[in-house]
Amino acid sequence: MTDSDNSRKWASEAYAILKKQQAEQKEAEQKEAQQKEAQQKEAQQKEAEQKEAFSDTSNLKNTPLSFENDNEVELGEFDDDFTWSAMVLAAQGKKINQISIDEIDWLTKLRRGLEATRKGFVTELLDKLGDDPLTPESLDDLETLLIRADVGIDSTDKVISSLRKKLNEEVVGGEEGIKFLKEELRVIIDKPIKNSGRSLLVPEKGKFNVWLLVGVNGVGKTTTLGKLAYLSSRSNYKTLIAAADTFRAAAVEQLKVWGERSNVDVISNQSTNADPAAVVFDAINSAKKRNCDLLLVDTAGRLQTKTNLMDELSKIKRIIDKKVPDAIVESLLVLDASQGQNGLKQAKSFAKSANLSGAIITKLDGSSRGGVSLAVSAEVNLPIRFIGAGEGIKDLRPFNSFEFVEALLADR
Ligand SMILES: Nc1nc2c(ncn2[C@@H]2O[C@H](COP(=O)(O)OP(=O)(O)OP(=O)(O)O)[C@@H](O)[C@H]2O)c(=O)[nH]1
Ligand SMILES: [Mg+2]
Repeated sequence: MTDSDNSRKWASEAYAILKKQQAEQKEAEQKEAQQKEAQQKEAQQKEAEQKEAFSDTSNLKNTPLSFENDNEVELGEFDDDFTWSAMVLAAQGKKINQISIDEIDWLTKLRRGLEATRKGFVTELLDKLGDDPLTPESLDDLETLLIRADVGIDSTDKVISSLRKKLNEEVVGGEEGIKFLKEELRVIIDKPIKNSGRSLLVPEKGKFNVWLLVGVNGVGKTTTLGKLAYLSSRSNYKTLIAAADTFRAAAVEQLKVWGERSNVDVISNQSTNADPAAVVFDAINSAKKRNCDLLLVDTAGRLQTKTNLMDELSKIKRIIDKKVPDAIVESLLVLDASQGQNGLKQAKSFAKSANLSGAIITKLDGSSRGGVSLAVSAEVNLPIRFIGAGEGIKDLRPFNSFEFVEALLADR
């Protein structure tokens, strides 16, 4: 039996399991509702205990941000999308009965989202590499393709020189070349993540976490914040939103809609020209009173006056440092993948003055420039924390380099 037969068989078994699970889930819905109620009670009790033990953080566990136990997504057809997604999960060591419909759904979205980037990149690459061993000429072609996919000059150089080195030592077949390429791309993306010391960004339990979303106008800050609020409140982090974009009149309304959808309150000041730092001040007070785990701060992408965006961000940061010096503060730069090299420029200028700790890449769906994620890792040294591939509330996930690279270089 070939590898691909095995893959299909594996995926087909996984599909059958999920289908059965879904049927059972539906039957057990009533029972589940009762259980949920009991769980809620238990959670409330735990929370009360947690409040008491707030100073002792040793026994508090950080929960990853996920949509676990979320049964809203329907199982689709057993098709190519399912098979590919199941294989990506299997390759990461997931057991056949551990995968969820939600994960399959997200990977399908991610692969489709990166389709435009892939077109002309991977298709051409596979055509050029074919089954023949790599040659110095095929490396030149690969170099051009990587640059065209907005991977950036530095990361392209790194990948090509590693491949060249390998080529000097041994004969590298087409398929092996792709495998090696994937590994090299992963190393580039993972480097800033490893350097940060945290493989996944989650709010730290027992601490007060503040995540600032920054970036130029229209990149998706507010939308991303809405999705994050949903993700974190679903993962049982007590969450609050600060509407610190006081420049755009509709910004607060937009946030309130997201707040309602995720059941998270929004602290705002509706008066014109309210000071964003003052909104953050109020929000910190409320968050402390409510014993929140996470405060999400939406910021402006553009300002009315010449006041520099960076000055405003520094002012917000100063307020946070002064009021809650023990808080874990994350400044997350939101970047629109479709802006390609322009996004990279933004990242560089923000990184210089805004003391960033991570990046979130949005609009991977329908962009042909998803490769820019690599440039952000390699040239700005920022860990990518989340990626967005759609306008829906669930279209944001913690970043996973393996899945990203597999989706970027998927050959089906
Ligand atoms: N297709 C797609 N659209 C997105 C994504 N994220 C955000 N958008 C859309 O991008 C547009 C701008 O999003 P906002 O969240 O308002 O952007 P912003 O950075 O807050 O903009 P300003 O507040 O004006 O600076 C909206 O129409 C969003 O629906 C995504 O991942 N995919
Ligand atoms: Mg906004």
